[in-house]
Amino acid sequence: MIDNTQHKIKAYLAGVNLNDPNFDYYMTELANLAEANNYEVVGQSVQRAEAIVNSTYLGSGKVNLIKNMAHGLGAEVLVINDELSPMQIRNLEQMTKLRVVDRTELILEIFSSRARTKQAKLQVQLARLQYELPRLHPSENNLDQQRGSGGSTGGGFANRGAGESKLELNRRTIGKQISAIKHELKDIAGQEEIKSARRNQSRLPKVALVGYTNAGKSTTMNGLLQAFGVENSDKQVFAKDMLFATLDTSVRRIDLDKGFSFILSDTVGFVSKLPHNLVDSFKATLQEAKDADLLVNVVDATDPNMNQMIKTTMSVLEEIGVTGIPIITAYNKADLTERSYPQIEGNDLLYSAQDPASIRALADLITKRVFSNYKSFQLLLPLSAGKELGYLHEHAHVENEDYQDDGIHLVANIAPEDQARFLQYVQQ
Ligand SMILES: Nc1nc2c(ncn2[C@@H]2O[C@H](COP(=O)(O)OP(=O)(O)OP(=O)(O)O)[C@@H](O)[C@H]2O)c(=O)[nH]1
Ligand SMILES: [Mg+2]
Repeated sequence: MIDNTQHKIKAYLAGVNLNDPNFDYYMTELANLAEANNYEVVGQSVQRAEAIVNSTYLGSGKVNLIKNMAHGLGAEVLVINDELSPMQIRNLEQMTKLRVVDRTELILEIFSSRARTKQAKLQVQLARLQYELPRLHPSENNLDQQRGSGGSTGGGFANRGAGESKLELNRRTIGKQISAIKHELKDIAGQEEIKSARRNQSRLPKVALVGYTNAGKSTTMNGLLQAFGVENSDKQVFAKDMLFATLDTSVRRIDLDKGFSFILSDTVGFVSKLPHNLVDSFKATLQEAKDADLLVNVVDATDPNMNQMIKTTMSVLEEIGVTGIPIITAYNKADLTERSYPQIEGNDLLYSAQDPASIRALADLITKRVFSNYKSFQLLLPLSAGKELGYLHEHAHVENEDYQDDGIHLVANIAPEDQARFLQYVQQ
């Protein structure tokens, strides 16, 4: 491995603990996020307090202490555990002579560097601009110098109207960009909707992989694709040991052994306190989870903060309006634990996404949940009913098929909504 430690920007972390029982977890997560943004974390300070200081977030004594510590350790950036107001950022920057990055900015930066597809890029850009808009300030009113504006927000200053302040101009420029991006995203979402309508039409059950970032959702999808995918080789998704490896949604058809088929989706992972703008911008990407018949919450069973991560996932799902959908909790990376796997317990599974037997167990569990209301029928179709036969092969699970003189004898598991259609062919 290449050691690129010396190229990393050194960062110092700070947070105010308002008696939050989850505070330590948030700080650990912040350090992981900082590392994901290619910072080297050199130290951290925590302040216990009853309230946040309005102007500077931390108390002034603490700010001085942090300034000395951080400079002593060679830090250039101060990463703050919460979202700050524009005034707090300015004051802290002035006092510490460090660049201040709040939690929201940090997550936005990671998302920016990871975005690959056009939709993901636009969604991140939209979230950034919405974050920046209220943060524009007269004293730093050159758009070209706005932090993290992605380099594409400059221009257009030549035809500035007389008397219009730069601040107003910048606000107007960003406002225009926001509506242009929204427009473009709407077009993309429209195309996605058509695709998803087609999938809905096929009425195959939909299963969505969700969960905390880096839990192994994409690896799980690849495992299922390898075992049951229609054409597996070119359909693998990107999986990597880093936060937010996936920023868009991949949708694949899975054909299980016995002919049961479902649509599987893999999407962006979650983290605590996901910025609202980001969640809002990624609504289209998260739509697949909303439409699912079953969610598989992939959890990293080796992480000491596992329970917090499950809570985080549940609260993000609630925030994006994904409620009332049955859930399987799939505890992944069992190969790194001492426990034997795969192991099914009620709606839960302990497994390893890299282990074929585990993938089979997951497929069984999904089958049980998704197809539980399917019913088995013995049917006799006339030889002329080719269309009905085709429909059954597409939408039902045909266990047995026997061509005889009087017609086609079938045993088929049929979805509740299709049962009426085939009642006339049912044999006793
Ligand atoms: N040892 C082990 N590693 C695993 C297992 N499943 C996934 N990993 C590793 O965990 C890391 C993250 O896996 P991904 O599948 O990219 O995780 P994800 O949930 O899709 O992550 P994001 O897309 O970033 O939200 C990768 O390095 C995988 O190789 C497993 O069962 N065992
Ligand atoms: Mg992924």
